[in-house]
Amino acid sequence: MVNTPRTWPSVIAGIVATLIYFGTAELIARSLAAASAPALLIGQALIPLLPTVLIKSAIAVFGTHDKLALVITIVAGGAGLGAIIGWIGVRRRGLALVLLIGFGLLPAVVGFSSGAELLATVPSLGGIAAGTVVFAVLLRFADAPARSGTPSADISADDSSDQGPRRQSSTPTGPGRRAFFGLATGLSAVGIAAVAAGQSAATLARSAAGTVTKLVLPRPATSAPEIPAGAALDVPGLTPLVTETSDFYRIDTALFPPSVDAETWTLRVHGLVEDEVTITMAELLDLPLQEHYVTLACVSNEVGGDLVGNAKWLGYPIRELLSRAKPTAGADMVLSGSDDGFTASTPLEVLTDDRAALLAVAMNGHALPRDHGYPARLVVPGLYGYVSATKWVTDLEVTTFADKEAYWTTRGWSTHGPVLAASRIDVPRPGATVTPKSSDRIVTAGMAWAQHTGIEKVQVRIDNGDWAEAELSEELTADTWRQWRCEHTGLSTGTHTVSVRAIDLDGNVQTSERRPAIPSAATGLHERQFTVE
Ligand SMILES: Nc1nc2c(c(=O)[nH]1)N[C@H]1C(S)=C(S)[C@@H](COP(=O)(O)O)O[C@H]1N2
Ligand SMILES: [Mo]
Repeated sequence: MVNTPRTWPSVIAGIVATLIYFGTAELIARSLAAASAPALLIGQALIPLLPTVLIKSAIAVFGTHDKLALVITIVAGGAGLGAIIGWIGVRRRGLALVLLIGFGLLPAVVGFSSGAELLATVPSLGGIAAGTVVFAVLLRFADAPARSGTPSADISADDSSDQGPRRQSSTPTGPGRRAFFGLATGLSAVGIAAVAAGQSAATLARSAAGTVTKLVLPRPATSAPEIPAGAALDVPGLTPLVTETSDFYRIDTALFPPSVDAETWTLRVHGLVEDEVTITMAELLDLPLQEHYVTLACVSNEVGGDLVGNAKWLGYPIRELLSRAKPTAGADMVLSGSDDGFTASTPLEVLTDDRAALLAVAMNGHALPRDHGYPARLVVPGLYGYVSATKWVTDLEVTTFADKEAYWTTRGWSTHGPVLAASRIDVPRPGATVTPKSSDRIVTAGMAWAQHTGIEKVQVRIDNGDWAEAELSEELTADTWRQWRCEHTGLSTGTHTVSVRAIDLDGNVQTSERRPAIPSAATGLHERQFTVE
């Protein structure tokens, strides 16, 4: 006799089976050290399909946790699908099992067809095995008659008898019901814990891969300038002049950063050149490398946002590599590409003038962490990252803007991405209540940048008052950001708004006109409210 389960145990069984599927697959993926967990495979397939605005707003909303948010969304969505499959299973268990297996295979199929290795299908298969067993076991528990406690139905049996009018099963009550709930809750917890463990293991492995590296860095032929004492202002809460590598913002189109072997890495310079050049890591490290402080910013940074950082980079001038390759007349752009399919279009003239455009191998004195492009990336002062800062770079194609488009340009962002002068308030914190110091003084402070042009001055205004000139930290180079600080006296108690604007050395005054980040960076002035008590 086949008992038809009531709706809810079957729905719950579907959800739990899905969680076990993701959890098992995650653990298998980790132990294979493969980037093949179903959630990642699905996410990786979804990212290029998502509208640009959605990706960029996800980045803005979740910051660098956007990938975690994506994984959570996928697992939650999968559990929803599991619930539907469970509901279908009330009447048609066979169909539910087929759906469970079919959807379970989807990530493997998607991953495999987009070039993952065969090994990448193993986690999904393992997840399916565990998920279907859990589904079956839970349903048997749910079917168990109240007192006997013995499963009365074999769910793998034919489902023909499920077609008839729904029969009232023995409602799981008493021990049966408790066992079902206990099991369902326990297994859900195991599934979620496994996903969480897998995700943190992945993060740990990534940061380990970032620090344990075989690259032995040469001493720079040209060292970065010493940081002058006046380059850093002493204001609590102000962003440091040099960003710790672990705090440096991160923007990737890839869900998992490619792992590139420095030993086999090469960079090829080709296209509209007289002499094609290919360089290995050993050759690159033998060249006279230069060290420069350069502030890198993301075009999708919102006004007042933190997708900007300043680091000391060690690398070889791209100008020198290009001069070896000898670009031919007519070329006006270099399309840099990486292992993850990302490309950036950089004006040739920017890469051949005298600025510190580097093929970088180190950041703040250490080999690049994997997240930031190990073993080599580009860093170009004066341009947003999306048109210049290719990580895991392997290819420089000398070409023209007329012939080639870069990754983000095909998605609605502008072809050229020169940085705009920008400024940000760090102090006081948003909504802070401040108590005036001696001589009723209030201090505001923050950062300003106009890479490669340089900041001429920063002006600060309280409410609708006059613009006052802020004190500026000493400039490190025109390629780096500067700190500013301003003192205000005579503020009444109550709420005030502080605004800031930067003026660059070309005389450009940061505009108060608000516009969104797409296609060529947000504008508008950063404002912050605080209360004087
Ligand atoms: N290969 C690759 N390089 C890339 C990107 C990417 O997604 N893939 N993102 C770019 C963007 S949009 C920015 S702002 C910078 C960010 O560099 P970071 O992650 O080291 O801060 O890298 C650029 N280089
Ligand atoms: Mo970016």
